[in-house]
Amino acid sequence: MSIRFDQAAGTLSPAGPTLTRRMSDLEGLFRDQNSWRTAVADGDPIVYSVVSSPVPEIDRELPQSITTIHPGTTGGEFWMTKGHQHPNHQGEIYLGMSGNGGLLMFDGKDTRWVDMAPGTIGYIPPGWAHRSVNVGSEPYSFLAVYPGGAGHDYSWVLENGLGQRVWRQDDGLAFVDYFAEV
Ligand code: S6P
Ligand code: ZN
Repeated sequence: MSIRFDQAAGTLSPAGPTLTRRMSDLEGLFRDQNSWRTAVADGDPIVYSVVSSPVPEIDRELPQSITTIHPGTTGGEFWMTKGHQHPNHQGEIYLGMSGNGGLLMFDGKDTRWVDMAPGTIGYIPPGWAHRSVNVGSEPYSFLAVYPGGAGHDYSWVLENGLGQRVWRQDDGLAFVDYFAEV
């Protein structure tokens, strides 16, 4: 089968489920909770969307999705995905499509960061929780391909963090320890 992606419209054809994550969906994830609450009250903006292909998320299938993270910061922290762990530890690949972002990975002990630009393949090894971050001023989009039986655990990141956080600093970025006071 072939699947057509319309980058301008952000649609896949044929399409599977599309997910829209607003600021209110990212409860407990930004370090500065007061800024997060203000952003929720002040229009609850869309932070990212995920469009999926029709390939089902079941064992032995190989689903794909395209995530687009809008540019922005909350309390100085770049806009990002919730982040998750795959409970059935399996690898995953990302391909940068547009904009500038990064792939943050954490195995419970060590942290890794991969700069993601159009054409970059980021590899997530089995057992590494992962989050994507838009560090640019344009939307950041990437394609994800992952085993359909991997599952998604979002509570793991709430409990264990992701090792580091990514902050805007001057014109660039800075990393701080995930649970550090800011
Ligand atoms: C799925 C893959 C991505 C993310 C998407 C949104 O395994 O890693 O498609 O689901 O980038 O992130 P999150 O953390 O909200 O699922
Ligand atoms: Zn994943």
